[in-house]
Amino acid sequence: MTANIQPQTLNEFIILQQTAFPYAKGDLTRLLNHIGVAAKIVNREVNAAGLADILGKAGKTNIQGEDVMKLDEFANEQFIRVLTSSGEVCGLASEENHDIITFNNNFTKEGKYVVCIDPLDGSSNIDVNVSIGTIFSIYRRITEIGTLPDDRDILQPGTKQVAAGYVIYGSSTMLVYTTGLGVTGFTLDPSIGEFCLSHYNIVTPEKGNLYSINEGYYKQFSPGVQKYLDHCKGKDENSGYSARYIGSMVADFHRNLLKGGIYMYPSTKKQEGGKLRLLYEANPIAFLAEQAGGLATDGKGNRILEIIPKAIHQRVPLFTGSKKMVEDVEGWIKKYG
Ligand code: P6P
Repeated sequence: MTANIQPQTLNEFIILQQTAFPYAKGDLTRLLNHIGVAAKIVNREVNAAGLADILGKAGKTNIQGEDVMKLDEFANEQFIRVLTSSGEVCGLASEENHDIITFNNNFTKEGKYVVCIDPLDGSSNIDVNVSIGTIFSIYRRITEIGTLPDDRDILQPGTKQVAAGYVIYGSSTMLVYTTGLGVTGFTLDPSIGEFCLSHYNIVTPEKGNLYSINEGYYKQFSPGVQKYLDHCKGKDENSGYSARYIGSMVADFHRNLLKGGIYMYPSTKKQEGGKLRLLYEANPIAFLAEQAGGLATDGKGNRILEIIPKAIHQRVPLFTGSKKMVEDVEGWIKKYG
């Protein structure tokens, strides 16, 4: 009798999924499990942040010139420590670090993968108890195993990702990821300290009524984006749309992924190239969106995943979510610029 295998935990699911890759030797499996461990460690601090002395600013600014919150620093340190001790990762690009992070020792130089990570996205929400998230993207290295990695390993188009995902630290803590075989969600069960399968094969609705954008920048948006927002507000009392914007992309994207909706961070007069970073925000989110049946573009029909990165912290305009909603806003941009 063959057991009807029902994976319950992240570890069980990843191992089962590995059978779909006949040549896989378990490296990616081990790496994904290490991400789960780091997520649990960060989750513990996020949940305790109100009690422990970990709230507030770390008195530093990151490469983006943004105030580094203590929890940002903690999350960055934990993911770097856990990933490099996995032996699978030879280098990382992090929002919190100017250059790629490498370690000149034989252990990490043998790593087959590089990871791009936003250790704690939505930091401005940390002190006000609003959901925040970690976003990660995994690539096979290009440089020779046993050597120090360099920018070539990191500056790969999103189509080369072998895995991507996010952790959302919200009313519950979830890890959502893809290896190109669909999108799966796991919810942390604190009583056993395991991420348990809760959302198998997430498929995002083709259309929804939720739109997420910072309308405070309305006057800085292009005419096409302004026209789309006017369309969403409708001509009469019932527009059929609802505005939902948390200020943490992971939380906005996750809600829209499940319910149907669109997240937009267009170019503005202040930030011509948009605000979101291509490598560790837009690309992983785009991989997930497409794997769930949605879209992710720059608003002009260019797939985010096909953009060739030129710099680690390169920014990109991002329109992502339900397929028909992304196509709709692109129609307004095509017509009005
Ligand atoms: P604004 C958080 O800093 C972030 O990168 C996304 O998570 C979020 O959607 C966006 O920036 C918020 O930016 O300009 O609306 O405050």
